[in-house]
Amino acid sequence: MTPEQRYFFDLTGYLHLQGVLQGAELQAAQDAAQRFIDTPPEEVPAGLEINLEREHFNWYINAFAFDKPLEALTLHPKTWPILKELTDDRPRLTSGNLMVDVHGKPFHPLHGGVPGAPARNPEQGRYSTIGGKVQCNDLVFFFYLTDVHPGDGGLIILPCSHKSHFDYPRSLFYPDSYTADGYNDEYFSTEVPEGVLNVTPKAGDVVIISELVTHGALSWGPQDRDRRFLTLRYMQQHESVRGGLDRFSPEVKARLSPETLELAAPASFTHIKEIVEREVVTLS
Ligand SMILES: O=C(O)CCC(=O)C(=O)O
Ligand SMILES: [Fe+2]
Repeated sequence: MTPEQRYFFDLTGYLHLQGVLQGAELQAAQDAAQRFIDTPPEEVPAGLEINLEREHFNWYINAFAFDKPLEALTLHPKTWPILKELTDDRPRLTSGNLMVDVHGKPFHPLHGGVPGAPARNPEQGRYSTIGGKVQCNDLVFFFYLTDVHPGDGGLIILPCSHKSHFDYPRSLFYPDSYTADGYNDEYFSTEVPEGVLNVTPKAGDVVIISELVTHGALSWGPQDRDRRFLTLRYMQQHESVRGGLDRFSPEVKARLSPETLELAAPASFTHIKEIVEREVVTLS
């Protein structure tokens, strides 16, 4: 990580990397995503799933395992050094879904945030710095496959909220986006009140957040374009219980390269994965 990236991520809880994927590499990832989207339900590979009923997005579960151009993003050479640093050289992939946000899906209310005092437990997300390095045990890397223009909607963040000392009051922003029972799926908004940041990545950009930064998504405005991004979640490798001892089914694992399997494996804190010793990891 550059000093600028380290400072910005520590300060705000997010990082917007521009042009991570370009040219043929971007095209290959976009084409693979399109092939998954176009797959008839009966032909979806075992272990993968298309769920168009779930709220807020169309979900393409385990899309990272659909084809190698998507799987390769889990270890992309431009994000790999950042992932290694943010996990203190103990990275573990815990999920990789393609999300497609279309016009008509409801607002995705602000969520995440630092766990409040009554809920604090050792398994919850943590963010700190030790020895000049960030220690973050819950990270999300959003690999964008389509453009987002200002005014379209999409990802919103409360910058710096990963360091908040208080619970996020749901009455502060978009108060009607929650009901007493949880998310209000009748709620739509494209407003960006002061204090909220709408991030507008282009295809090929990557947005990294700490899961502890409060975030959500505005309703998607355009009717002729969707918002597609591969959501790669990483934890520290020793977060095995919270991360699930085995996050991927045998069918999904059978599709993965050895390098990705090692990335997805839980391990003790003292273990250093062989892939971590490498500056660049290519899938074999
Ligand atoms: O729609 C977005 O950009 C945010 C999605 C989100 O909150 C998540 O994947 O955790
Ligand atoms: Fe989220």
